[in-house]
Amino acid sequence: MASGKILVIGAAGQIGVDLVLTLRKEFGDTNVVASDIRVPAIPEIVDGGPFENLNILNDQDLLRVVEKHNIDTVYHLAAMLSATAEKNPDKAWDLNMTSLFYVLDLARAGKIKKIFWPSSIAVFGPTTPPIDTPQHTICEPTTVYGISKLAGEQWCSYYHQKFGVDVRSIRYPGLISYKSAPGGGTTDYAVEIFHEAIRHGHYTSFLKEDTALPMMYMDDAIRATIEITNAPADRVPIRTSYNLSGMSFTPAGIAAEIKKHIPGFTIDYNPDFRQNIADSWPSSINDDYARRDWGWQRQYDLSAMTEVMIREIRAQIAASEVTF
Ligand code: AKB
Repeated sequence: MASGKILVIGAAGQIGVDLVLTLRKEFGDTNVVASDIRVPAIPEIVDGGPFENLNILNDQDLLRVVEKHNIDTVYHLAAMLSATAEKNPDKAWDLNMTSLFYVLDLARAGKIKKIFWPSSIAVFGPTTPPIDTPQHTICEPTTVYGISKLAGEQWCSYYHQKFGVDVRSIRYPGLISYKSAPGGGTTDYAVEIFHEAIRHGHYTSFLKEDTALPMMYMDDAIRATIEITNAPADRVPIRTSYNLSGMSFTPAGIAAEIKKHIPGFTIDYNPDFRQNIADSWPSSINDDYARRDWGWQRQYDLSAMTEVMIREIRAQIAASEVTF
């Protein structure tokens, strides 16, 4: 790690919670500043190390936090995801792009040394080869979120080439975790299904049974995020964003896996507007470049991920039911 501290923007979000907890374990509690416009639901994020209430659309406030804590690495996770962005296109574009420019400009001005910024499989669209989607291929997204991520990737690469900004990025697939809920994404069903299966034995999917999407268990995503951010600069030649693959499954496929643990579980299907978004995305991703360049390797497949999710959500429910 470089000499200064780490700032996580969007620490109350699905990725932010897991990332802050892991970074604090690896680099020390006081070296990782969590920030968000919301108060995180997990008290540890606020109590376990420095926390700043930060509106990322206020660049002066961002500068204040960076200078106050001597930040040199920023993980900028704040964004509006695909489903919510379709309902609020102007706000999504503003949040996703303006905040990226603020962080890129901080690095350009020499105030920070390194940036991690997430892209997404949403950069792909209906004209992209949908199976084993290559790193370099047609990217014609049809969602506001996808357009913002594709533009963001190109700006990251531009700032790297023109101004030497050290920015690294991954195209996250749908992420599955139990510590913090996702919000506003098209892949959120793959988290909701576990909570509903355990609590009610039934789930109504907002995607059709045979819609296959690329997904990843959160521990793999966090490991990839920290690995790419800390890889030697010459091991990260791609400065747009790297394809990353974990697993691919359909709603019917994950339901069958859950049934192995909860035999009475049932699922039905009631597709909504998110079906169109899912239909525009690939069903599986080729991540040869990430493997070759910085040594990426996934650890969790569908069965390992399902086992952990069911065990941990059951443990959370049991803990919340303990009465004194
Ligand atoms: C979403 O569904 O919008 C996100 C993503 C794939 O980037 N999870």
